[in-house]
Amino acid sequence: MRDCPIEKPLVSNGYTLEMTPNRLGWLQPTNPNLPIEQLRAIYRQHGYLWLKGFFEREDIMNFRHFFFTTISSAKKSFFEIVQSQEYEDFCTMPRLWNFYQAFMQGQPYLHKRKIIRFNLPGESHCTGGHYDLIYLRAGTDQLYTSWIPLGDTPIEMGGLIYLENSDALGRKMEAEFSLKNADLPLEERINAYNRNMRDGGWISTNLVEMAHRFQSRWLIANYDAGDMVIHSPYMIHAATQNNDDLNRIRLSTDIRYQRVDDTIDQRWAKNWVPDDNL
Ligand SMILES: O=C(O)CCC(=O)C(=O)O
Repeated sequence: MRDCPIEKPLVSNGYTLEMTPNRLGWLQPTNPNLPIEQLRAIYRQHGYLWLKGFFEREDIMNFRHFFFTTISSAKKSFFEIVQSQEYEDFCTMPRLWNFYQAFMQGQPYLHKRKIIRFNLPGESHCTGGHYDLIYLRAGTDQLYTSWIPLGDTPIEMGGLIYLENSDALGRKMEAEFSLKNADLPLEERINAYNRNMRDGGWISTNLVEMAHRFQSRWLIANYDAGDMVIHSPYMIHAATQNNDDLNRIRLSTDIRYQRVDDTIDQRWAKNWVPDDNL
């Protein structure tokens, strides 16, 4: 599946990605059963870990089913699902909790602001290029994002893509923003939308220009239900538009963990609600 040909152009916010080997590559999968020290080493080296088959496929498909049956029968609205016990249980399931406990060597803390996204085929907007610490500056940077596709997500459905080797770049950018932001009042300094940031906190929505500017490649993947990617808060990522011929909805969740005894960005200690400005 990894090196299969790409049949359709990949488009992100209206820009068609260049399909040349120095602008586009493949995300490297990792076996989740490797020893934990090896997983840490790969994560440090790449800024991400694509853990193939981390979950039982059935656990993911059950949650997908719960989401769609609940919403289509109007039992709960989208944001009621975001706040539901079922979703909380999914995000704290032993498979995840025990993994993070071992990986971080400490008691895990799950940020309460947990995000579910669904992207319909044909939508013209998708996630722009960014790194997560832009939105979480008031806490530790020993932070891990889990991006979990809730169903098979082949490339044409617009899964997450990563700018190769961009952890170092994100660190450099954040150091520059810290300098620029140093004189701002605290609340503005930690805000992703302050006067020194681009609108929406994106580095850019033009991924073609970004790949040129940073002389890098976007790494793409065919995700299966059961996979999980974890990425560092400095790793630059984005998405492509859902262009699925089978008309499937791209459903995913992104949730963030850290050690409970590291500084917690309290702005994220509340459920995600519309217009929370984070
Ligand atoms: O799923 C997406 O489109 C964006 C997810 C994201 O930005 C993240 O996982 O940090």
